[in-house]
Amino acid sequence: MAKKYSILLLFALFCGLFFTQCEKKKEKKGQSVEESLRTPPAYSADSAFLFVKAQTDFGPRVPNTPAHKQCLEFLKQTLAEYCDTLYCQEFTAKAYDGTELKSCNIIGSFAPEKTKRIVLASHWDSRPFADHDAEEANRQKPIDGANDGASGVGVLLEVARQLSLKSPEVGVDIVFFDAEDYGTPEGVSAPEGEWWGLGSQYWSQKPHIPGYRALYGILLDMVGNANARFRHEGFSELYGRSVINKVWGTAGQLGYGDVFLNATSHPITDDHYYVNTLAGFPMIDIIHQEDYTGTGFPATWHTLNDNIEHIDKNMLAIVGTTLLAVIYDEK
Ligand code: AHN
Ligand code: ZN
Repeated sequence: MAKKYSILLLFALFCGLFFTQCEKKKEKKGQSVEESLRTPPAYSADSAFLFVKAQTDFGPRVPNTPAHKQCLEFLKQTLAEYCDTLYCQEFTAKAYDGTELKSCNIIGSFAPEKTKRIVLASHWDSRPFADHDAEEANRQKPIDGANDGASGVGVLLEVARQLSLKSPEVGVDIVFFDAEDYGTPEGVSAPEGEWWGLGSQYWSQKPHIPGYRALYGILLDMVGNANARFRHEGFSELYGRSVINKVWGTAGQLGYGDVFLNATSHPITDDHYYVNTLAGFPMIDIIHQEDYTGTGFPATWHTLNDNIEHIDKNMLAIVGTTLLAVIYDEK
């Protein structure tokens, strides 16, 4: 009797499973064309990591050096392969010490005919001095900037590759700013002036297309350390609260609520500050800020430890997956 009963039970379970599977299939089949067009493609962590490493392999990408020039060629070639129209914006920036920096902002446009556009950005240059290194002897040396520079660009190159394989409904522009990190070194006095974000200052006043505006922008800065945590940076909340809500909301839905924290953090004069104040459309900053280090930034910040060994491909994928979900959700 018990045996008969358990066979019946097994049969019932099997039927239940069978029918729920059928339901699932129907659901998938029942996805409308519109819905499937708006399903984001799968982001590759390995590909993003290789894009970061390809940059650091050139050595520090400090303006006026051969490594900077070689990396520029690599970024132009790679982005050109994926985007529809590539723009190279060459300019000479003046540094805090009067040095003339031969610089170049790189812009890759996807579906340039579309009027509804999102801009994604990061800086591609690396800092000429490790002025926060623990060793005094290292503080004049240039840094690899694996996290500070290359991580954001690497994440965006993989986004670019995905955009080339499947088009979202909105137009996208990817901007790699130059000369972000040549700001006045710690303990050095310099004339009054805005010495960080020289590339974004230039682009915000003289965009690649006159009068260019995006619906909104997202800047990435230091998104590659395993312990990265992103809070609502002050200027991002001030100028782009709804964009913050969209991005952090999406990250939460994807299960990344332990990385994208719903808390406010202090404002940073980063590239997005100039876009908000000079270009006049909202851009938020996804930036790793820390309170325990004393600098406001991760422990590797502006030290020789900011190298490829401290890049976590899973963190790159968390950020990249969030960006794709935001982009493909736009109508
Ligand atoms: C300031 O410390 C004023 N800005 C830092 C922006 C930055 C440098 N992000 C990365 N490196
Ligand atoms: Zn920096």
